Amino acid sequence: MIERFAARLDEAAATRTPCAQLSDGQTLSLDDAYSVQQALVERRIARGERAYGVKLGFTSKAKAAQMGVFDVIIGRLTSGMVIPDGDTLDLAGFIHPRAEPEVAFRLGRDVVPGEIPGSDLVDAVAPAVEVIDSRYRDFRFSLADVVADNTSAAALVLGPWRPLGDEGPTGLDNRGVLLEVDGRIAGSGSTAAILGDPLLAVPAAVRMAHRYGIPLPAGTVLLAGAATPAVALRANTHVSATISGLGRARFSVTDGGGA
Ligand code: OOG
Ligand code: MG
Repeated sequence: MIERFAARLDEAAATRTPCAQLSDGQTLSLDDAYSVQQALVERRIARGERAYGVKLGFTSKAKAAQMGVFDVIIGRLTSGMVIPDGDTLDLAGFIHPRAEPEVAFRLGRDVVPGEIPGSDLVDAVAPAVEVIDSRYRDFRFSLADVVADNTSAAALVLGPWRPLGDEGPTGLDNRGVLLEVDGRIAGSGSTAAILGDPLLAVPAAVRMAHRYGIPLPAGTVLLAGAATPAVALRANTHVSATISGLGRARFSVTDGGGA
């Protein structure tokens, strides 16, 4: 069952054809959903991608309310999802992609299985845009379905890294968050919306990664979860996410025909 579900989601992504939720007509436990997620990521690794990081979902009320899912979830990022800062995303590679502004952390050392991390674990922070693209019809899913679909992970753009601690005296817990499309505000909020302080995403991710057997080696990138609702991408636009004091991550959207 796990492999069959992973194949269905993989096929939906490859053919840009959304599929029915896995839980339609049967029950899908959360543990099985994480197994499907792992099988899906293993397919990407078998095609030559590398593990790149992890992401949390539904760490803000804004996101939970937008999607109707109210539990924090973890997903996996792979090298094939990375779009260089300032580069282009081609809509032809996606089903119905949406962008959301995020805070990214980088782990400065390996996490030992079972450890409760201290503040020494993170060495850098960056502004980021995550592109999510549910493989399900109408971008609708249950908790287990979105976990199986690797938490809708599709692409990410990272802005400049800066050493953690160098971002100024005020901490990260109340920074402005701005999502802009063609220089117009598409979403705005505060990093406070992310678990009260986005740094709390680090112990949350470590705990969930242990629970579901996801390794966290040095260099792992962690997306803390969006502070604002995601917005649908349109062709021939420029998208950026700015976190006050941290700078900006940006990309352009084309529809394959070129802008
Ligand atoms: C699931 C992914 C949620 C976030 O930042 O909360 C997420 C989805 O909304 O499709 O990435
Ligand atoms: Mg996200």
